[in-house]
Order: sequence, then structure tokens, then C-alpha cells
Amino acid sequence: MSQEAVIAASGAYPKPAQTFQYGTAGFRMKAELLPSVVFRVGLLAALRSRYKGGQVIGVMITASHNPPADNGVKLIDPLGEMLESNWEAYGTALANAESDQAVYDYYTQLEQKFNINKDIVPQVIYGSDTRESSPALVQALKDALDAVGVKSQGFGAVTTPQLHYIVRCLNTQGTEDAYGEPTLEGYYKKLSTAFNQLMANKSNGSVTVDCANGVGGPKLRELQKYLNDSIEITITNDDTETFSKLNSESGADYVKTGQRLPPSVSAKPLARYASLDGDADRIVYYYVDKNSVFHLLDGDKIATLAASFIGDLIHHSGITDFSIGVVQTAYANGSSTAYIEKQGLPTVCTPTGVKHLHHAALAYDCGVYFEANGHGTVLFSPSALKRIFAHEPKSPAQDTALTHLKNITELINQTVGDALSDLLLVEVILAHKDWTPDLWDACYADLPNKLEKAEVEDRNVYKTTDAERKLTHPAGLQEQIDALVGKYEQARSFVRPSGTENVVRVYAEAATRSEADELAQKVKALLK
Ligand code: 16G
Ligand code: ZN
Repeated sequence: MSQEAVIAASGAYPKPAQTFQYGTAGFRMKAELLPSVVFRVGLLAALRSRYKGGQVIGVMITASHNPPADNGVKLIDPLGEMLESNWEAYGTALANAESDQAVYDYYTQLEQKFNINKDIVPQVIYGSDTRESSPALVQALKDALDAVGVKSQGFGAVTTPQLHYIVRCLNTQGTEDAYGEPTLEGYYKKLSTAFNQLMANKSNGSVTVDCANGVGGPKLRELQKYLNDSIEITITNDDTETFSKLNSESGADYVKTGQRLPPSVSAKPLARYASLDGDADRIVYYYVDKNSVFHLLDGDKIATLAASFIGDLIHHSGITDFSIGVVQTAYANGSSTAYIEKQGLPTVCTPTGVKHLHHAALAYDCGVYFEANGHGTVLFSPSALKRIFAHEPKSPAQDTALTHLKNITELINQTVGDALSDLLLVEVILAHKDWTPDLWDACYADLPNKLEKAEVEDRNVYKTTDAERKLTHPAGLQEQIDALVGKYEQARSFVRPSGTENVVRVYAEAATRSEADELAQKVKALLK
């Protein structure tokens, strides 16, 4: 790597007059502001790989559920986790360096700070979602990787979780923790083999999947080819050619935020529907009842379903002293938390953002984590996996439960929340329980809730504690919220600054719809 090469390559991607920040989901904004950021993220990925002894780092170009004109970029660490959070600041500093020389200088400063061995060849893989802006951003990334001598490989349009999967496979190949074949085909085979075994001799009707006109559509079609015919999957909103359709009137965010059907879906009573987001790392389910009333089965409902099913399998396998915990955020419906605790399982609340939940889930033999918005997965600790695979069943019934349990650990993408893997997981559980969506829904009744956003001058004056459930600043505001909450039945409300937009979010829940709406409005009014 020569100074001239880096500076010349950087010169092709001038920084706009803008301050950037590596947030909860990397950098995300209008695509036209991103070329310099993506270029510099490429440099950071190279450093991170060398810092990790040449292990493979992933770079995903996506803006998830954001509108078509946005894009974004984030790094994936060697085991498929999100970038370690103390490195986010280096990404932010690189993105904000004011000149090409400053970029180069900061890069070499980081090399020195971490005493990075320059003989190590860095390795980076990358992929993108289906946005119109993605190819140009991929080019910016490649230019950075080439400028600093990275051995790289592109996977084209992939779901975010697929790239996480491949990163982990590449870094564990040939070890006792080998995660799978590091290809898309390997991904489909791993999921489908587990699914087909779990669904052998079962059939459970059909599910319609709205793919938000994003990358999940073609990938689900591909996955479908490997699945047995135990369920029929109807794919809708899978037009990735018309860029403007991405996440438009479709997708998990549309359904969850508006608590309504996508207009393109005419739902049959008691049939199953699911929506993915633009990069297929989120999923929500829903159905309409006999009276055509819409019911959402969100991340909380998926978490409770998964936790209780896995708990039963552990129990029926004869495995003892096994800890299962459910990790949620402040947005988890109060009824879901109460339900899980009633089942005797511990719950933990963390700040919003997958990395926080993921981290907390690692504390259990099996950690189930989901955000209410449908982001989530299940983690089995390495020692728990060893115990499961070494366990000797003592009866045919234990043997069956154990076989299911082993397949469940293969079916779940343990690197990150994965809408395709979560879809198959839910389908398997519903088939095993012989549940229609209303039976699943009947586990507990969601408290009516309302999410609002408030435009404020500076969201940074809002500081939270207790996993974002309480404000410490501005002084006195929390007391006012508490006083309002005290006036309603079964009520809860919190205010937190968004990590992705310059707004403050207000959440309220209460015993009735009108009370939840009113409480949200009143709390929002306090922010004026
Ligand atoms: C990011 C997070 C998502 C979270 C959302 C909250 C990841 C991969 N994504 O999209 O989990 O729900 O931010 O956004 O962690 P907010 O801070 O604007 O409310
Ligand atoms: Zn997403």
C-alpha cells in the first residue's frame, strides 16, 4: 500500500459538507451522500481484518427498511456479529476526515495505535441489497479495498443475514466450530436440510410472504427450491426491478408501524401472512380473524413462540440444568414480558439495536432475542451445543425431541436475525403445535400501544437510563411522564432519542386503545 495510491483513490470520492456517524446500523442516509463514506468504510474493513489476524470481515451495503433513495453500509465481524462497538468511533472519524491526506493520516494512525502487522493480507467480503445506488457504492468499496491490497470477494445482491452467515463460515472453516459451507448454496442447504427433517411427514397449509420488493424475494424463491412440499409458500411484493417499489406500501416496517395489511394483500380469514424488510433481517406475521379484523404477530410473539417450543424440546430430551432467557427492549409489549415470566423464564431488557440484544443473549445456554419490530434470532452457547449433541436419549420420546432440537439449532441463523430462517422456524413450530395463527395469538393479548415521533431541536439533550425506559435529561421530564402514566390502567410510556433519525420516539401502552393513544399524545406534548 502506498500513500500515493490511497490518496489518489480517495480523491475519486470527495467528502460532502456533512457530518457522519456510525450509528446503530452503521451509516445510513441519502445514497448520494455515501460514496466517500463507503470508500472509507472499505479502509476500516481492511484494518479490522488485519487487526483480527487476517480473518474475513464483511461489508454490507443496505439501508434495510428505509426509502429507495437511501442507502447505508455496515461492517460484519469475524463470527458474523455486528462490528465491535468501540470501533464505531474509528469509522466515524474516518468518515469525517476533511481531506484525502487526513484520511490517509488517520488510517496510518490507527495502524500504529493497534500495532498492526503489515504483512498480514486483509480479507473482506461484501454484498448489497437491490437498490439502484448499490452498484456505484460497491465500486467505491472495491476501489478502497484495492488501494490497500485487500483480498476481496463480492457476493452481489444478498440478504444481510446471508452475508453474516458467509463471514462466519469462512472464519470457522476446518475448525470444530465450522458453521457451514461459505456459499449461498451452503446457506440454502443448511436451512433446508434442517427444515425438511423437522417437517418430514408434516404438512401445514400455506403462508404468503410479502418481501417488500427487496432482496428477500429472489432469495426466498431460491431457498424454496430446496424445501420439501410440507408448506406452500406464496411470494408477493418481489419486484426488485422497479426500484421505487422497495419498502413502498409493503414490508415489515409498513405492517408493524401502521398495524395494517399491505394494500396488495387481500387476506383470507385465519390464513398466515408474513412481511420481510428490504434486506430480509426482519419479519412479522399477521392474519385477519373471522370478522376480518387485522392481528399482528410481531417480534414479541415470535420470541415467546420460539422460547416455549425450545424449552419444551429441552425438557422432553431429558436435558437438565439448561438456562433459557428472553431478551427484549423497552418496546416489548408488557403482556409479552408478563407471559414469559409466567412461563418461569427470565427476561432481560436492553437498549434498542441488535448488538445490545445479541450481547445479552450470550449469557444463557439458549438466549432468545427479538425486538418487537421483528429483528431477532436464537443463540445457543458453544457449550450448550456440545451438550445437546453429546446427550444420550433414554427413551424413543427423548430421542425424537433431541433430533428436533438438533435440527432447530441448524435451522436458526445464529449470527444475526434472519427473516428467512425465522420464517422457517415459525412455520416448523406452528406445524408441530398444529396451531392456526389465532391459537398462536391467543397465548397473550397485546396491550394496545402507540408509537409516535417528535421533531425536536436537538435529540442529544434526551438522555436515558434503565435500558432506555427512563430519562435522566432534560431534568424533570421523567417525573412529568410518570405523573401522566399514573393516571392510566396498565400503562407504561417512555421517550428515547432515535439512533437512526433526528427525532425523539414516544412509546405508550395502556389497557385500552383510546388510553394508549391519549397517553402517547400527552407525553409527546411534554416535548414541545
Ligand atoms: C436500527 C437497528 C434496529 C432498531 C432500529 C431502531 C440494527 C441492525 N438495526 O435499525 O434493530 O430497531 O435501529 O431505530 O441494530 P431508532 O433508534 O431510530 O428507533
Ligand atoms: Zn433490515
